[in-house]
Amino acid sequence: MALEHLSATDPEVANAIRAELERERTSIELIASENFTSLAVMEAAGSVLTNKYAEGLPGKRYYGGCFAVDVVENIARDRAKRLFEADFANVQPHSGAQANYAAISVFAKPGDTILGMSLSNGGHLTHGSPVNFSGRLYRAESYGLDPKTERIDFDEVERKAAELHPALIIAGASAYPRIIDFDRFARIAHDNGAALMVDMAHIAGLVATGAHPSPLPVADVVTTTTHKTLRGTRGGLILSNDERWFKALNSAVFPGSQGGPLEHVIAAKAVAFGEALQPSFSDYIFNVVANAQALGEGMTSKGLRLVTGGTDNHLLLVDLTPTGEVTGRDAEQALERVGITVNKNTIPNEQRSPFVASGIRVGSAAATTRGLSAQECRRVGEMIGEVVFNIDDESVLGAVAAEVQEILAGHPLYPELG
Ligand code: DSN
Repeated sequence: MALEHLSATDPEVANAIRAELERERTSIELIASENFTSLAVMEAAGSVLTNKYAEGLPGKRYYGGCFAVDVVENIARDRAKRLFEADFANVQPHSGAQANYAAISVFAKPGDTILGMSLSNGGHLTHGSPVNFSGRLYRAESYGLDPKTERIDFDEVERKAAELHPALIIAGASAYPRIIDFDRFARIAHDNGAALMVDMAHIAGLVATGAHPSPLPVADVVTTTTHKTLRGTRGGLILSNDERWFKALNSAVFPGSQGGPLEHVIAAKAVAFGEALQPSFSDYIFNVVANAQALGEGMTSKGLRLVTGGTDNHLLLVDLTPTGEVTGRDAEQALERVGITVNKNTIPNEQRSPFVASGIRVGSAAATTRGLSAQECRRVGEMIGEVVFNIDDESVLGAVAAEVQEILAGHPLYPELG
């Protein structure tokens, strides 16, 4: 990787960037929220647009010299709207958490009740966790999973919506492998006088291509990140089809919760949305789903249990209890040693702390970008099983590590970077 200017002026940072490229190249990336952007996205993110302040919106800025960033932000907004069939898009949130902060503030005042999926059942920190703004500013209540099916317990959502009168119901998850019934969430919310916010961060790429039903027709507001299955730069996005909220959503981002937008990141979002509008992106998402299923088949063939029994999307939640004592943390560490990157995750009815956990979360988005086939993903699933059932056997771990490098050698990452 050249980094000629950085290497000359700041070799410490340049070397750390090279180390990260090497890490990405030499491991199978299965963290469900990560992906590899195109070089075009990275060029936009690393551009001179980082120099520009542009508080406000295109055509209505608080600074001069905004003609170029206005072009960029308009392209990003128009493409986001086309991609998700939305009438409104705000592309300025710096992250998914910032998008959620702004969107929630439109529908709930501090002290109001909000109802989101509990973090330990697969929800997200910003959906009402007590250690996050969402649980500190609002009276946060949660719903979870049906213990038998391990799917969203809609009876509980319905009961809590009727009893608690939340101002806002939040649907969306960071560790849920099944289709989410947004129509049902909308009926429950609207029958009980609540608004519905859908955080589709994990599945945005699937929604964009029709591989998962879209929340846009039924939700009051939809938030997402742009870097998971959507494969763009890191960042946030707010969408809506209900014009009652457009003005308030814009104001909640700026001046409500952010200052100057990151126009270099907005340019990178525009590029990624453009890529996602290409027919080849639908092929990519088709393969993401097929590869997740293949990973699942490989793991179950070795005796692991998948929460809900499988997946409809890009991720799998793996219950490690069939291994006996192996925790999520043990598995994460052992898999990292052999070149497979996952994260430990709580499973339904978790008995351990989230720092230890009894499961792992496995996703196919990044490995699919890298070009792994379904057959290879099935084998990777088997290797995960081999590692976790033989966690202290150096010969098994060594053989898996060698096979991981063989698979990766067939799929070079960013060869253009040298
Ligand atoms: N940290 C992200 C994830 O891993 O799902 C969510 O913000």
